[in-house]
Amino acid sequence: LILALAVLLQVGCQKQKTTFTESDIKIIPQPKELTLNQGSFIFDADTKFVVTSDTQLQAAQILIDRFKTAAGLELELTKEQPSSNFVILKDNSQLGAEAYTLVVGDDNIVIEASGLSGFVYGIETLRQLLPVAVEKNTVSADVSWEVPNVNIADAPRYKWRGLMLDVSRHFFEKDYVMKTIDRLSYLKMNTLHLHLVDDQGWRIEIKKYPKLTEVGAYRVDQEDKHWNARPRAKADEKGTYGGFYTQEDIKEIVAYAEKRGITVVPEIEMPAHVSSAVAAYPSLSCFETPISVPSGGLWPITDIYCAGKESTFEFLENVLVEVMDLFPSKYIHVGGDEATKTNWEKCPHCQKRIKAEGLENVEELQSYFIKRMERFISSKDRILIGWDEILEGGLAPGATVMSWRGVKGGLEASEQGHDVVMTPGSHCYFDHYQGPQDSEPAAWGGYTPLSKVYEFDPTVDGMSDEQAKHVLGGQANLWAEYIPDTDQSEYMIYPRIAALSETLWSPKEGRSWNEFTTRIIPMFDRFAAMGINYAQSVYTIRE
Ligand code: TNX
Repeated sequence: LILALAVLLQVGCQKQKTTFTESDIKIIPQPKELTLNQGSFIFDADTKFVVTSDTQLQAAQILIDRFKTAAGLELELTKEQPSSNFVILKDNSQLGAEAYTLVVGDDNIVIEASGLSGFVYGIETLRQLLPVAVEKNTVSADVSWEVPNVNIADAPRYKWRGLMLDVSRHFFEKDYVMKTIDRLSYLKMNTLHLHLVDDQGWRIEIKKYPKLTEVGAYRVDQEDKHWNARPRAKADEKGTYGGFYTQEDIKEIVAYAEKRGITVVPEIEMPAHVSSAVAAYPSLSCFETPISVPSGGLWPITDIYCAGKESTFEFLENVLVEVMDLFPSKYIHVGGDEATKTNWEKCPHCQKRIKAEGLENVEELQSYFIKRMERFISSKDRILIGWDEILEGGLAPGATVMSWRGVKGGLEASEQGHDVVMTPGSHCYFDHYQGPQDSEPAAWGGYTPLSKVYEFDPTVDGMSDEQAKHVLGGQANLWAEYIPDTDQSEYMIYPRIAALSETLWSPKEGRSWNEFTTRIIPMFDRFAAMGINYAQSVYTIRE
């Protein structure tokens, strides 16, 4: 009996190795170059992470935390390279900012990069090579933490790979924003755009103007004929709905994102979509009529910022100073979309400004408005980015354009030599349905199934090489009129964000929708293990 036990123990301790085949490797986004070699590496309690800088440590920590939570293993960090059974992170200044190499061998793993993003992506790829159980928040005891031997050399196709969260129409707590940051970085996305201001709520504390959040962050939740099919948000006992991020919250979010290679781009809307600000400070509008924060989609909204009064610009500059102090992002988004300018037509201050500046009409007045903000933002060494309406009446000199009404704005701006981020509604609007309307939760409208997202290409056919150079990348936008909570937000983001990540990261050649489906279906198990309420509708795959 003792002998039998001893034999059993021995077999139990021996590392049984799997023979992997190409079809076992299911990484999203698909790496640029990947070769499968014979053999594998098995993590155990003695595996060490070798790091020699804080940057390397930050990246390694992501996987160390996973091993602790999902495997119950407390893997050690060390500066000295052991003889075997280690993962080593090494600086390689030859590699581009977000590039990395990952070499898995029988007794060690080497990740090389030139900075944090590359190390994070190397670690995230390694994580995707591990069994699904690595994603769980409970310990799995009987798993062999084995990864196939591979050689990977990887780098992104585009440098802007974004997701926009609209936190105005519905508010999403800091914790959810941080979870989203983790998941974006998992898929090698690098930009989180926060739509912090809209008619239905002002969501960032501004010390100089406390009413923006005291008044502008809350609304009385009411039925609304424009949004009447929408799921209703949870209001409190008094029927009030709202919330905002304090400056401390924002600092936490930004620091958390920075550690994962994510830039948080703030959007402070202007001159329209600002009822929340006007409700707080009526003097910001042309006629200073008191209004309340609307709970629905009243349209058109005519109470926009007055472009005639100097005090409007003083206010916006003061707001932006606080915003720029909080967000290190090179890009500052100023919205600029859908301004109904009927007040400007009638407002004496605006008419005076039109005359004084020698402008033709209210379109040119909007252009004046944005150009003025652009001068301010670039004087602070930042870059203004705005929705494609900022082209109307003439684009500000240093502005970058986010093209949402198709790719037209992006074509026009790149033709004029400006940088662009492509976010056409047709492929990038995650508030659209992803399956037949009768089997999906109510959405804004539009139809953007997974396969459609996968067809997205920010570089448009027919663009000149010169224009193509101005395409920074692409982004998904999740407008939240119909997104009352985090469950619905996750449902709309996943799995479509995985398709988007691949279109923005992986080389176009060699990619195919059919092959992608063989990787996205297993990815569903990872999403489930992470506790994500992803859309399981078969239609997202079939079409
Ligand atoms: C248009 S896209 C808007 C948003 C809405 C969205 C709904 C853009 C710049 N403006 O205010 O939420 O449509 O899809």
